[in-house]
Amino acid sequence: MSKIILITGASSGFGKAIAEKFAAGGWNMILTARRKEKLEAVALEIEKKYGVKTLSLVFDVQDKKAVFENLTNLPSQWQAIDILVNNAGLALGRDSFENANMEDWETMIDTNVKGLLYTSKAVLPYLIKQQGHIINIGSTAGKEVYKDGNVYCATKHAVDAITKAQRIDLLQYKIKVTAIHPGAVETDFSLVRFKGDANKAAAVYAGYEPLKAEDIADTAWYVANVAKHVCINDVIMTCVAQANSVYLHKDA
Ligand code: NDP
Ligand code: 8X3
Repeated sequence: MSKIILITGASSGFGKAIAEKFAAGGWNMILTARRKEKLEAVALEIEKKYGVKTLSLVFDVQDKKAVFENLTNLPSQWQAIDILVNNAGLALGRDSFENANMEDWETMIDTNVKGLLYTSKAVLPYLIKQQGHIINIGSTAGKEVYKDGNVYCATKHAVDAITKAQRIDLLQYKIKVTAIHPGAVETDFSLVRFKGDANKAAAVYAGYEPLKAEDIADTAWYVANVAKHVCINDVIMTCVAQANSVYLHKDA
């Protein structure tokens, strides 16, 4: 029987690439995001290309009620979830603490931290039954704080801490918990961060070769496919031009 992976934030970027990677490996998948059209286009393409089954669920991970309504009463054929990928997330703005927008702070906290908590809690009963695996998408921003990264960095530090807490508390259920912490990856991430300013977004990735969403998908596939008795706890990955969230070498 095919395995089932649930991926949040599957309408673009890492989530879409992870969906494609696991579909190529024959996994069925529950895909979630807010943008219905984009999400359904990803699902349709995957079904056509790989012949796997998909279930698209459109909701905002910030909305606790919507998360629980969508995820706690899944159709019976979708309940045997083997892997949850907590990927939905965003940065908004890159401003010094005194200038930063507090609504942006709230959205990042509500999405990257509370959304991950709600989703994990809603899906956990299924994961316990399957002795499943949680893969949280953190960031190098969750390992070192960088200038003007304040609350985005704080949310990813929280993801790091929550990952450790989940691994400890869920030991008794034999649930694997892994965090993948990437550095700069060229996706829509910076376009979202800079609120549609394509020039500012492009400048983030100029002068070096950043990671691609497919690199993160390859890592997710790797950590999901090690031997049953092995849990990869933490992966920090950057492109060769980057050492950590502070040091990035750009060609002149
Ligand atoms: P994208 O902007 O391409 O993808 C973000 C995904 O998250 C989209 O599918 C979006 O879907 C979804 N999402 C955002 N907010 C919500 C919400 N409130 N409810 C439900 N879904 C939501 O960026 P990436 O693929 O790069 O980002 C994915 C994750 O990786 C994020 O957690 C990000 O912080 C992290 N990351 C990114 C790095 C990078 O350099 N790109 C590096 C390290 C970590 P929709 O808008 O349709 O809801
Ligand atoms: C995304 C990478 O460097 O913008 O988490 O924080 S960075």
